[in-house]
Amino acid sequence: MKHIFGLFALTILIQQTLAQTPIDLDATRETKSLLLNLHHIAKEGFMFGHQDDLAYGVKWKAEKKRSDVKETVGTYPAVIGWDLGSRMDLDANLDDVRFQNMKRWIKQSYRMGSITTISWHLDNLSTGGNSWDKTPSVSDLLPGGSKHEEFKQQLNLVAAWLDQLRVGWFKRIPVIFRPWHEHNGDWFWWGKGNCSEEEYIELYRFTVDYLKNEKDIHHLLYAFSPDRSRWKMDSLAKSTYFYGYPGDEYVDIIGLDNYGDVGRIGGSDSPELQRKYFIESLELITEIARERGKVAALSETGLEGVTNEKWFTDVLLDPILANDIAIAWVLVWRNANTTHHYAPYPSHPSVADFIKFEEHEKTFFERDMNNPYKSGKALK
Ligand code: BMA
Repeated sequence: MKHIFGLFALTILIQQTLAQTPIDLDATRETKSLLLNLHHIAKEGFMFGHQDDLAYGVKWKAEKKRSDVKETVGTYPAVIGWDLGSRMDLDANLDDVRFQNMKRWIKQSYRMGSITTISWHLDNLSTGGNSWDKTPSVSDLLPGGSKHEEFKQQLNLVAAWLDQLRVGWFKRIPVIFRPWHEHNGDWFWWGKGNCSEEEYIELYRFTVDYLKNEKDIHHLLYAFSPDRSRWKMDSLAKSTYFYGYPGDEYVDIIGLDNYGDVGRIGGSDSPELQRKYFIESLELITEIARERGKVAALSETGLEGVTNEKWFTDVLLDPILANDIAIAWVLVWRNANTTHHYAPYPSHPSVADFIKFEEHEKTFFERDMNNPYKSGKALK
């Protein structure tokens, strides 16, 4: 009997170790190390991430070495998010970040030990509208569809651009790619109601297979990131997470976008209930990631305008620390202007609290990172 348990434990251990390798079996050494490090980081605390951090902030744009986060707490974020929408054949993305500059900033991030994650607000290729144009399009993009070649053209451009993310001649910079996010909501053309679940899964799988197998891109980890606002927080929440899940062989990161439980005004839930659901949603992705040997992450969150001065410690940090939650990072959205921003900037009322947040030993910023691309060396 004892032997059977021993064997059982050993099998689980082997399974877990195997599972900690990227879904891309040909992933570069640095990409493999990054995934192992993400597992490690999630046990130690979590990294702070910010969308478009190096590109612009409140009242500035494309100025060397600037960052609202750095100018507030003295260090850059450990994770920096970017977006490849609306189309890769343009010079700049949907928020006017030039792709050429983005490449430079990603190289800068790599050198300073920060991590890059990329989402993709691709236009609706069927209509020429943007991501929020709900006209059904996914079936057009899939093999046999009228826009399939055009879609492949966009993927070719994405692949070529990703391939240029190098240091030196050969070394590609690992990237956490997060395509087709918030698909369980109905606001994007790839969202629920605008395509079937099967079509969504096929879209996700096609994207991964094409980049990996046809374009030979091997420096990506793939993140899946449904939106919390469309879950029912009851016993069904877990199965709801898997709506559109392309399978363990297609996903490295069990992500979650959650803006609704972190103090948004106008929602129907009280602050207490939001806190409860926030905790439960993060416990849920922690559990799912553990069961599958994956890494969990709060792939998008934030309170627009940071209208609660204590948001970073009270709403974000405390619930994460006080519960059984293991996430590798949290990423807040972009700092566009004085009303649409999710990180503080100098003179903002939440600065003192953000400094406390940064100083906490469980939160990691660029200053806490050593080399996340080298196994066992992620943190200082
Ligand atoms: C939304 C807003 C938009 C932006 C889009 C993509 O949440 O910030 O202004 O264009 O994300 O970044």
